[in-house]
Amino acid sequence: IYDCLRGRLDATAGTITMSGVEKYAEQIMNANRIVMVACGTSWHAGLVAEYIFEELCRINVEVEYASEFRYRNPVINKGDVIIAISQSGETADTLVAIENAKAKGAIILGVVNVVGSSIARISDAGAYTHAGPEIGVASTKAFTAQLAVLTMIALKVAHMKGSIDQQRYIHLLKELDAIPEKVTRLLEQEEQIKKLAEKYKDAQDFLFLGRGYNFPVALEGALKLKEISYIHAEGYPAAEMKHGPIALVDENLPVVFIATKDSYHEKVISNMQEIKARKGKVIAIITEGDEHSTALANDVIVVPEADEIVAPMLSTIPTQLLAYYIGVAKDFDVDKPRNLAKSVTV
Ligand code: F1P
Repeated sequence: IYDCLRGRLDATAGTITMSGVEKYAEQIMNANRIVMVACGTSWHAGLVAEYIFEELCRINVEVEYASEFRYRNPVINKGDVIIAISQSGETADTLVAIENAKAKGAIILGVVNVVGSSIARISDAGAYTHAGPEIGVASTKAFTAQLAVLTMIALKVAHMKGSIDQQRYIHLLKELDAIPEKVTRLLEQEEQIKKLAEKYKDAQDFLFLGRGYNFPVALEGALKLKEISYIHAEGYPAAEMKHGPIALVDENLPVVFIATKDSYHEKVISNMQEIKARKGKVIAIITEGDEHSTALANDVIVVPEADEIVAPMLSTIPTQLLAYYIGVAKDFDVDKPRNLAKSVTV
């Protein structure tokens, strides 16, 4: 993440430099809509980006699974901006989806990790995530780096468009700047997460809940647990819980709440109370010093305070570590989960 932020961000000068994307900044700014196209973890990064772009840039954003987008007949207009997100840059569904969109006149921007990969080459412009090589098959640090880059693009566009005031812009640049140090602090809790993994490793199912910017984090936490630990897990927006998943809750169900302090926090607290009332085990990922949530939860993992726009870069990490240590505790090969490929090229 440090690599990915370095050189692009100059918080004190109040600017972002993103050479590839800069060329298309005008088109992005004036686009009627932006479509995020991706698979798996990268699709979850697209969902976070949807919330950020709509909030900061006031541009309509849609998020599409490339595996659906490529086969259906989506409406694509000349000048639509497609942002393709991919760690490997070789995912066949994403590649074909953007080839189709390009043929219809869309502008393709790539947010890709692997330099010189197929998706990077076919894109009109882009920004590499520079997360370094992903050693394991399941995408982890690439997700955080994708969020960093997508946030920077959104900030750049919002700044040019004038849809963000100068004070908030500078504040968010500083928040981005502070992420690497906060990640380092967060990683100091590894031992505690390992103990939690031991405690919950025999659960049959998990539920992950979050609202707003943390809703895609809930989806990503559930995906990581499935990929690495082979435990059935569902991610849901916390507010959707009462429309079905609440039927699953009993004393055997661990429920991970992504409950960092943000504009949705009070609502998330009441969702936690609903789970407690049904005897579910609440594991809460909370902001440092949040006594109220600590009192409600069975277990907590604390993350440093951050603006809600950048918070997913931090709140995702404990969910990745939980999945990792449950996998290790069950003696699975966490770097090479069964049935998964690093890049899905068919
Ligand atoms: C997408 C993805 C990963 C997942 C697994 C299979 O890859 O779904 O998110 O962890 O490795 O592929 P990519 O397009 O981001 O490379």
